[in-house]
Amino acid sequence: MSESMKTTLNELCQKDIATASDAELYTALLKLVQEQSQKQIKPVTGRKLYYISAEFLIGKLLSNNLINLGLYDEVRETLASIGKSLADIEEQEPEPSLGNGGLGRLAACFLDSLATLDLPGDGVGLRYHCGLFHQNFKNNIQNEAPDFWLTDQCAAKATDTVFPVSLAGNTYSARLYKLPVTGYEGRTNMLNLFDLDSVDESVIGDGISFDKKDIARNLTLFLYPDDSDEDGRLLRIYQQYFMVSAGAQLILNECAARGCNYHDLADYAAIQINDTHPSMVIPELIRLLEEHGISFDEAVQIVTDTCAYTNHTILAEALEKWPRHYLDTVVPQLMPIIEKLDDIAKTRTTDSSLAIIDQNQVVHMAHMDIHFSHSTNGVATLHTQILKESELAGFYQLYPNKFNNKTNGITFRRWLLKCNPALTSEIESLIGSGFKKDASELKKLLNYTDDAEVLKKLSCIKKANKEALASWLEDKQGIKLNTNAMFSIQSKRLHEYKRQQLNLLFLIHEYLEIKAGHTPATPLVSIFGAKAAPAYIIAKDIIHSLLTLSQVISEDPEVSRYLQLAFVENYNVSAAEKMIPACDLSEQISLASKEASGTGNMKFMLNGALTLGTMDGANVEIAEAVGNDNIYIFGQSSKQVIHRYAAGDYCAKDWYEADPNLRRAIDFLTSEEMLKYGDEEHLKRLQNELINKDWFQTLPDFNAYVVRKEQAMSDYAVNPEAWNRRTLINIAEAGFFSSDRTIKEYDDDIWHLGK
Ligand code: 26Q
Repeated sequence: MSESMKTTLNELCQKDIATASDAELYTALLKLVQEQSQKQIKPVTGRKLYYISAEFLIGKLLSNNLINLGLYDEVRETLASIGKSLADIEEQEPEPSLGNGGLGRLAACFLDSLATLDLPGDGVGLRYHCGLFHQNFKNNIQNEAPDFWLTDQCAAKATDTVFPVSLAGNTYSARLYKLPVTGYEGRTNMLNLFDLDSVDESVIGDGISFDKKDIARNLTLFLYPDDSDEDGRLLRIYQQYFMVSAGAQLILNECAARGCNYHDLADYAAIQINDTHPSMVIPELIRLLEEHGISFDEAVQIVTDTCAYTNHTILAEALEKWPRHYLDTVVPQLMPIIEKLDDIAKTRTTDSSLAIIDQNQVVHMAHMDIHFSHSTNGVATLHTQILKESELAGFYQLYPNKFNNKTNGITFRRWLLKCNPALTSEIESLIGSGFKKDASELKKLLNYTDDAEVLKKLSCIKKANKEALASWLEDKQGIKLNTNAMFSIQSKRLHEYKRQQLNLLFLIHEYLEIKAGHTPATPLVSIFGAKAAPAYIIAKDIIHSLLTLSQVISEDPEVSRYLQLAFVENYNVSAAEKMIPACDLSEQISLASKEASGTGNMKFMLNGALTLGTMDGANVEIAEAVGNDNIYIFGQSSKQVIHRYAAGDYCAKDWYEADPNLRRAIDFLTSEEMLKYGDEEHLKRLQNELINKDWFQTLPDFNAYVVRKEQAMSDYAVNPEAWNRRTLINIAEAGFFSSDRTIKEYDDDIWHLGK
């Protein structure tokens, strides 16, 4: 315990901390973090990055900031000495869930790495009053409630800076809020979030419903309102333009203050466009530069030199394209510019499929990004290759030098140091602490693959993490997990391409096998965490089927000795921090070619889980890193999948009819057992979808999945030491997947910050 820390905290609390409440201690720690992170703010010289993103899924900040400032151990010990737990105090902090999933969490990891690597780089986004909806289950169905995360103590502080933004001809004021981002032994950068003073949380009706037309009161009320109707889609455009117009004004102001004359903007700023959501920054900057007296042609060149674009998906439905009348309504000031950009694009190619505005008067945001930025990157080797060879092949032909790959990464500070302190200190005792800043040092762990004591230690840590997850889940949802079982976890957004339904069919299969007297090699606890978009019917049916099956199993003592299915309610960053360190088998089972990268796969690997996955996204690179003996790969290759789509002859029903096990599992969805706890409409709809459509080819991969997963279960049961060795190899090879490596590559190839 440190006396000086105690004195500091007493002063911040203005009382003896022994008598302070958790809430008072939380406030004191926030002040401590604020003061210390201010000290790490450094002046900017040369190029500065602006990472513009509609999502920053930052998660709770207190512990992370304490770790990055080097205060964590001292604070924890000081609190422990007076009988307080830092974990309890952290419960006071609402989680900022300002993102949907991978893309938003990636942005948060990137901010951490930028600050850690001492690179000048800020985030630019929106200050949503409610983050991603809060999920709760009732009658085995997902319900949505608003997530009010803003409190008086929110670390994002209002400033006096406001920028005018014109939306549908009316002028609004975008107020800047600043949230400090402190790196690990690095600098403090800022997350700049814009908001409108007039937004009014009282307009929220039932669940998460509200009047989407009332812009002044609801513009930044929610992260991505549901875009299943026209008003929702329009609101998305309002949000996007509000973000990029205020962001562009901030960038120009900051650069001017550092001596930029706008002609040399690219020497002062690098702008990364995180998917197409911020794409309107391109025409907006051109518009603003013209206002500063720069000619259109020069403005186009300046913006191209400044901006770079990252693609995160090849799913057609996620590629933003807007009917031009939407843009005519919301941003009439941009349409003449977008038209001129389209004219320029047409002088560069005769291929009409590369146009910004197509024959149907639809505006393709990604096309504008590729034509008018200097870099387009995918987020994993396979993903970039698919972009070049198929999705964006025409663009690749036109601009081969613009295309590059930046395989995603995760920050080890949150996804190892913070979430798995026991594993962190074990690693430190073996190889020292260098891996915290240079993740490639984890390879030194390979010296211990034959050290029985180390392997045993790893399995003890895993067991303790399972116990911790079990007790958390029991408190939260009253579910008791069997911690002697193998834990398999699939946690990520609910989407058909991610194929939670494949896992569901496996669990039904296993249930039926156990009923038939075939007990598995090891008891299995199968854990899910997933939110479905409120309007995504089939995704909600999959959740319903999983929850119903969970009840069928738990009500059957004959089966539940061997098999459990637990669905964690309201999966978010905080839940992930509990689940990932407790996992044995990481489920990464998307249809090959559909998951751009995945980042959960990296988090599980780093925490010593083995991957059960398809050759998709970054799984391919994980397989390369660990070797085939240390991962469970199954299923069709991306080439086979792309081929099947091209042939257009996939017929789910043929597979259903040809395989008795598969048929038995799908039929079970509407069995008496399921109907006892489930709703017929939901169960039937999913069953029908699987037999008659199955757009993401679940059925062809079913058999291979069952075989591979049963192999993993048997390996786990039969030779625990060999399993632990493979666990160690996974941890040792995870260094490549540090976001520090990713950010360094972005900086070397695209940004050149500080120069
Ligand atoms: C688009 C149009 C209309 C409404 C919503 C959207 C929309 C919203 C969110 C489109 C995409 C997203 C989010 C995408 C996303 O999270 N992609 C993930 O990005 C990760 C980081 O690169 C990858 O690891 C994942 O593979 C990818 O799915």
